[in-house]
Amino acid sequence: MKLDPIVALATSLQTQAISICRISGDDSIDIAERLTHLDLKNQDHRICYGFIHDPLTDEEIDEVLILVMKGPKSYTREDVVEIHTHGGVYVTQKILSLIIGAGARLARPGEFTQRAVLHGRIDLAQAEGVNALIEADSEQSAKLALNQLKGSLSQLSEPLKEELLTIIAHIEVNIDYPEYDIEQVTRKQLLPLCIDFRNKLIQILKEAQSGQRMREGVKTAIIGKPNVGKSSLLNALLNEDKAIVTEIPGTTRDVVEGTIRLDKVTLHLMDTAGLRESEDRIEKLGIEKTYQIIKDAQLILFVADGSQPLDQDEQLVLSKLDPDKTILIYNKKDLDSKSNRLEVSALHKDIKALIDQLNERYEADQFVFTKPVLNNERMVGLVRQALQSMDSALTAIKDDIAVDLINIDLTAAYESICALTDPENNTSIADELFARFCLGK
Ligand SMILES: Nc1nc2c(ncn2[C@@H]2O[C@H](COP(=O)(O)OP(=O)(O)O)[C@@H](O)[C@H]2O)c(=O)[nH]1
Ligand SMILES: [Mg+2]
Repeated sequence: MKLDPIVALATSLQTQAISICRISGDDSIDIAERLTHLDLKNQDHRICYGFIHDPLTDEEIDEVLILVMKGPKSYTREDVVEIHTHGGVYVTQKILSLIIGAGARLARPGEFTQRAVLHGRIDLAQAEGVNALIEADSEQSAKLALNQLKGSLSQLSEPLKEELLTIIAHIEVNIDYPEYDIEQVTRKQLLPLCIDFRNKLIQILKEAQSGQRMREGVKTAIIGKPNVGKSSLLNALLNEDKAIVTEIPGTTRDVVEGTIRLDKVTLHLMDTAGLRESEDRIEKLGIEKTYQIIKDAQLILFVADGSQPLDQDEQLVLSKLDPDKTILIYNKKDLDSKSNRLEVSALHKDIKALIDQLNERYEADQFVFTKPVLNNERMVGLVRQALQSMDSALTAIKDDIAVDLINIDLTAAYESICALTDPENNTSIADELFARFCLGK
């Protein structure tokens, strides 16, 4: 496949030490030769020294280093030339325009990576990994992206494809033996295989949630009665005085947010207005917002004043919360302490017990760094589609529907799984994906 040469800045356009113009395509070496008067055809994976000339005036523009990487041993698998120039904005722009004048076209965002996919160097999932790595803002998300970049998704999808093909093969094989009530036999064989496969998909979707937590952090609400020390706890966790703390109940009205990165997890904390009956209009709005946040939260830190027993309202709210999502914290342990409960003193920043429990809680999610998981909404969407197809296949099997029709569902599931790593059937998804890349990648 021969594609027109493209060029983009691999560095940003600002005054800096060096800028890199990157050209990819069959004519990229020609273009670089025309601008440098160097013989680059016989260079490969070597850095050459030279000057960029304006071909019209033959004027020298900049002293540069030129890196030639012949395809297929390059990022795009095409011939790639990188020109390392001095980093001035004028010089960089001038050289970029000379390269365009010499026959290259300005690349679209993500177009280099798109070519790497088109030429089969990486699959679509790996391309998404490239983008995720560029955008990663924490060690955890970077590690996950690298995992994806190294091709771990095909380790997940290939066995699934194999297994589905085996299931589908049962149908094809049995069609050759029409002497029995073969449809009935086939359905009987298919049932356990399909149930098993469906369970695998559910497990994969569950593991994707661990991946999402590791990548994006956990939305965490701090809730409880007024004055129990929610804002103090937020401040202690963030180690700064972000929220206003007073002895006056009902101080916090708007939601105060902050992010902490622990060893095993990143939490996006939201300190909320304390839950109580209130006549104050602003406080009331704050309390309504608290209920909204509780709904959206993936984790709830329910704070109580440890120097007092839980009152009826607290017990009522607690009983309505999902226990799997909730941690009950007794604050003010400096005033009163009992064993067998999670106690902190937000005032004295004595919160180690809570930090330990949080790290322990997310310890189990760490497996996502060692085995393939679905890394974004596109992939999760495809596996959900496959799950729906399997559900519909299972219903068909149980309702004694014709085997041909079951085959349609199984084939649809197979196509959804294929689309995880294969852009062919998903051109529009691929276009959308690459548009999200930054320029020059
Ligand atoms: N003794 C003691 N007082 C605390 C502790 N945490 C918070 N307080 C006090 O409790 C009051 C209410 O705290 P605040 O954080 O505003 O509670 P919120 O209404 O739940 O946000 C303030 O006077 C805090 O100083 C604690 O661990 N020990
Ligand atoms: Mg508060």
